[in-house]
Amino acid sequence: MDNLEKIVSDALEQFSGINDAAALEQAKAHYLGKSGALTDLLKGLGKLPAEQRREAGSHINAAKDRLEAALARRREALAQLQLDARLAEEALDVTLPGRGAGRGRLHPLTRTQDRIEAIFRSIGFDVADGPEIETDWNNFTALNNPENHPARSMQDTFYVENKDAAGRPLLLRTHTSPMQVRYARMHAPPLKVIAPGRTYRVDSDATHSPMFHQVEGLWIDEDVSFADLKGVYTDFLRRFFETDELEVRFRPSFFPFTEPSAEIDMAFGAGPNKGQWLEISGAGQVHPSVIRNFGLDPERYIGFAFGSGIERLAMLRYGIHDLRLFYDGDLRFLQQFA
Ligand code: 2NM
Repeated sequence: MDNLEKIVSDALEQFSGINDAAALEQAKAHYLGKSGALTDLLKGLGKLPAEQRREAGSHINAAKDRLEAALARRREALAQLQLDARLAEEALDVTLPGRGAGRGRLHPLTRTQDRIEAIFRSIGFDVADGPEIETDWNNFTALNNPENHPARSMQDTFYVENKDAAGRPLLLRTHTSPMQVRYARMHAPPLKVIAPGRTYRVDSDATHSPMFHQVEGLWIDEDVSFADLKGVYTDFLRRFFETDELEVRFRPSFFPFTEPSAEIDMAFGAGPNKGQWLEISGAGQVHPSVIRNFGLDPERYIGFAFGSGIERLAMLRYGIHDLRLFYDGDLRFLQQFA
């Protein structure tokens, strides 16, 4: 029986030193398995004289129970150790302050468009918004573009695959003028409206984006003149750039939808661009054919229209030198516009 005590104390010592569940099961087999040390003793009972068998058997079984109990405790301890390690590894500090939802802000182009709208509303202009997918008639024909004008080609204009109900081509508007056409055909003069929004052209490089923003203005009545255009647009620029020291000049130009047509340049009286003329807009007296396509009599109605790039206005106002910054979605850039 000294032998039995030795086996038990060896086993208990071994079990308590094991830190791995698989190793523990292997150690168990060494004592209690098919040819384990205790199992061998049990098998040897048969060789004992009958009167010793019962007592020896109960000793061995008691030893076996002690080992089973030690194994169970060790298994539980190992499982607890494993759980503790996992909890430590995957610990979450639920007391850390949250990241929060982060306050959003308006994109600089949205701010610029809002600012333009506010200025024109304050002098009685309506603001019109409409579809970016347009008919060929609204985008080109009504605006006096010849059938074979290169702007109509697939090299310059994005056509969509769907056609309108009459099977005519649909396209992404190349300017916001088609909205002026829609507005003019839905309202009675005097017409005083701006149409800001997204426009699309097949053009992409450092200074051109296939999607950009325009604001076009239109004022039609019985006696609207080029002098009104000059007054309205100069007032707009001075308020937009917050300086009265801003000069405006008109240079002759050509657009199919206006006659006569002009490019509008501006020059600041102060600042980094002092005295330098910058092209800022196209404009002109709306062509009689366009007035007719508005559903109006060109003998009675006359007026002006202009078209400006919102990106260009924003770049000059904020001192931004790369058009692509508007579209990259880089928060380091965008967060500067509170
Ligand atoms: C420009 C330049 C000149 C323009 C014309 C019209 C409409 F619809 F009345 F015919 N809207 N905008 C116009 C005129 C646009 O952009 C450079």
